[in-house]
Parts: sequence; structure tokens; C-alpha cells
Amino acid sequence: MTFPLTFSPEVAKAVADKTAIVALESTIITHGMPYPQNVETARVVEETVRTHGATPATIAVMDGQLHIGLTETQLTTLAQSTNVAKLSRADMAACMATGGTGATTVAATMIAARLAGISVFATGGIGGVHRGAEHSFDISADLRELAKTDVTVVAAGAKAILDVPKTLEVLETLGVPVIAYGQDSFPAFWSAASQHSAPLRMDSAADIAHAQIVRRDMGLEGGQLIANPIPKDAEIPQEVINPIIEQALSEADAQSISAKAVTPFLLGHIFELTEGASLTANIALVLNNAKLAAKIAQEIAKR
Ligand code: PSU
Ligand code: MN
Repeated sequence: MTFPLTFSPEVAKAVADKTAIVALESTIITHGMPYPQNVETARVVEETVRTHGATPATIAVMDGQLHIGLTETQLTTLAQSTNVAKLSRADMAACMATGGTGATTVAATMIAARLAGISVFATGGIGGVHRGAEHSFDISADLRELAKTDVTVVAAGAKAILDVPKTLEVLETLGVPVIAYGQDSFPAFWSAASQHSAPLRMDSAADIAHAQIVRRDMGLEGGQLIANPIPKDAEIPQEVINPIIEQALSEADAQSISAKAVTPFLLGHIFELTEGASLTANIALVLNNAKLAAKIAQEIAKR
């Protein structure tokens, strides 16, 4: 290979032992949460994966190296850096070729996980079709990645800042299985339920693992999106969060925020408007996703 793929000692051991591994993204650390909650959350997420029987592999590009698993020092350095790139499919290779440092989005983390032979990945929420996409054409590269790359992604649905029905339509067009875990409705990130029903439902980690293996055996490219609802006691009701989302969206519009800056801007604004409640909920749902991902990874490792 023309580029370095660097495994942390912990992940290298799990690969050698063929035990369960869960990939974790780093954009949520650098662009999704403020310091120091970002690094604290990253540590607790890793610990949650371990307590539930799998090895966490946080993924990032640092000084041109694609890291599969970060050491404590690397994690802290990344979380404190202020001008880290936000990497997706389009710019990941360029960052590595030029010795740069960047955090991986869902799309880039899926690519890295596949290269490292990791089948399961836990995050908060995937990117999707933005509201007003009929004018802006803003559709996250995460969706096409799910259609191409064979990794099961556990998320709390798509972020409620998006156009959820359009996101579901695009996922259907792209042939991505969207599976709600333990409920019929598609979860809305900060709230457990939405008005939209999920195309598929599964109630066990074993079924989810099996479905991925069947897809692989059939030669179907692409992954699966597992939509895992936020725990009820941590959710922000839709009637509370929706007006706040509207306010953040009009502010983004007024400031002409576009492209990669949209998602971080909205998350930061919603954090301020909810006085931190959005972050507390975000942390709870990521931990919940890490737990389910660890169970799925174990089922896959068994087979
Ligand atoms: N979910 C979160 N926080 C985040 C993101 C998702 O709770 O920061 C990040 C993910 O890395 C996702 C990215 O892949 O936002 C999507 O960005 P965009 O909409 O620009 O594709
Ligand atoms: Mn975008």
C-alpha cells in the first residue's frame, strides 16, 4: 500500500485475536462537541465499547497517517486542536498525501474501517439531506458511502436538523437498508421517535449481524444503517427541540453558512440555545449506540 495504516497496540491485538472491534469517528470530537466534553465523551464511549465486550478503534488522520485506534495522548491532542480538517471521501486521500491532520466523518470512517477489516461502526447521527436541499443541493456524502462500503453504522437516526423524509427517500434510492432497532418509527436523534416509520425493524443484535453477512454473501455492496433510538430518559421532546432547530436554521441562513460548515454551525448553535441540554442528550445517545455496536460486533466475530 502507498499509505500508512497505523493500528494502535490495543486494536492490533484485537485484529490478531480476531475479537470484536467497533470503529468510532473523530469529527464528532473535533467538530461536533466543545472541549473538554468532546474528549471526555470520546473516552467514555471507548470505555463503553470495552465494557460491552469489544475493542474501540477511534479513527483519524494525524500527520498523514491513517490511525485505526488512537492512544490517550493522540486523542487528547486531537480534541484540543482548533484547525483540524473535517475529512470525507473527497479529501481524505489528499490530507494523507500532504501529511495533514484531519478528523473523519461517517463517510471517511467507513472507508477506514473497511480498509482495516472492521465491520461495525458507532456514531451519533449520520449526515443526510439538508432542509432546502432542492436549492442548496446539500446532501451528505455519508449517504452514498452507506451505499458503497460494507460497514454497519449504528446511529440515532439522522440529525433532526436535516430533512428526514428526503434523507429516507435517498437512502431507499441508494438501496441502503435502514433498520430501526426495537421500534417501528425512525428515531429523530434528540427524540426517540419521529412521525416517519422506518423501512425495516429488528429487535436483536444477532439479526442485524446476520443481515449484514447475508448481504455480503449475496455480493451486495454497501452497508446498513441501524437507527437506534435515544434512551427515553435522555430524550428532548420534539415540541421542545423543533423550534430551536428552526431558530438555528434561520441563523445559518442569515449568515450564509454553507458546505462543510453547516452541520458544525447548527450543532454549536443548538448547544447554546438549549444551554447544553442538546449536548447531554447527544452524549447519552452515542453511548447507547456504542453499546449496541459492541453487541453486533460480537455477533459478527462469532460467525
Ligand atoms: N453527528 C453528530 N455530530 C457530528 C456529526 C454527526 O452528532 O459532528 C458529523 C459526522 O461526522 C457526520 C458529519 O458524518 O457530521 C456530516 O457532515 P456533513 O453534513 O457536512 O456531511
Ligand atoms: Mn453537506
